[in-house]
Amino acid sequence: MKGLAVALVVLVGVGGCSKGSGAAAAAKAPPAGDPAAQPEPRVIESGEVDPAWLSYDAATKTVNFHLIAGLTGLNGALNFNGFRDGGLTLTVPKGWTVAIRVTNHDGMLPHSAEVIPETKPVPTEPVPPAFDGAFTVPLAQGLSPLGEDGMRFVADRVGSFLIFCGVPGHGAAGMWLRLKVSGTARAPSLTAAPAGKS
Ligand SMILES: [Cu+2]
Repeated sequence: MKGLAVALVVLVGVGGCSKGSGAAAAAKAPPAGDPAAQPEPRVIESGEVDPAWLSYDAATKTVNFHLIAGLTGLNGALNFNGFRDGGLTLTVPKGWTVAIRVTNHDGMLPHSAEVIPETKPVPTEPVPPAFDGAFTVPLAQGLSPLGEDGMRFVADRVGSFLIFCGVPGHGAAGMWLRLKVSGTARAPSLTAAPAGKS
C-alpha cells in the first residue's frame, strides 16, 4: 500500500486546492520560485528524520517545515512524517514566522493539520487554533488523498503546542507532533523522541 501511494504521488503530481494557496505557495516556495519543481518526499522509514523537511531564513525569521501526513504505514498511516504521539518536535524561536507546507501522502485517507494548545487527552475533533491561521482547510473533512495545503502564522508566544490532524478521531489516535515555541532557542530545530512518549 505504501508503494502504491508513492506511485500515485508520482503519477498525480501536485494536487492543488484550498484556501490561501497564493500566500501559502509564496511562503513555501523555494528560492527557485517554481512550486512544481519541489521534490516529492523521499521514501523513508518511520522514526527517521529527513533534513529536507526543515529550512529557515534567519534574516527574515521565517521557518519552513514540510509536514507529511501518512508518510509511512506507521499507526495505520495515522502519522506525520513517520512519527506519532508527539515523537517529533519542531522547535522555533518566539516571534518567528512559521510556514508549514502540508502534503497528504496517504493514498486512501483524508488528513489535515492544525496547531493547538497542548491538552490531554488529545481532542477527538478540531478545536480553535493556537495561532491565527494555523490550520489547513478543510480542517475536519481533511485534504483529499494526495492533496496539499499550507499554513502560515507568527509564533508570537512561548509554549508547548501540538500539530494535530483535525479529521475526527485521527489526532486522538496518535496523529500529532509537537511544536515548541522557545524564548531561548536561536534557530529552529527538529528533534525525534522515542515513540509513544506523551
Ligand atoms: Cu489524519
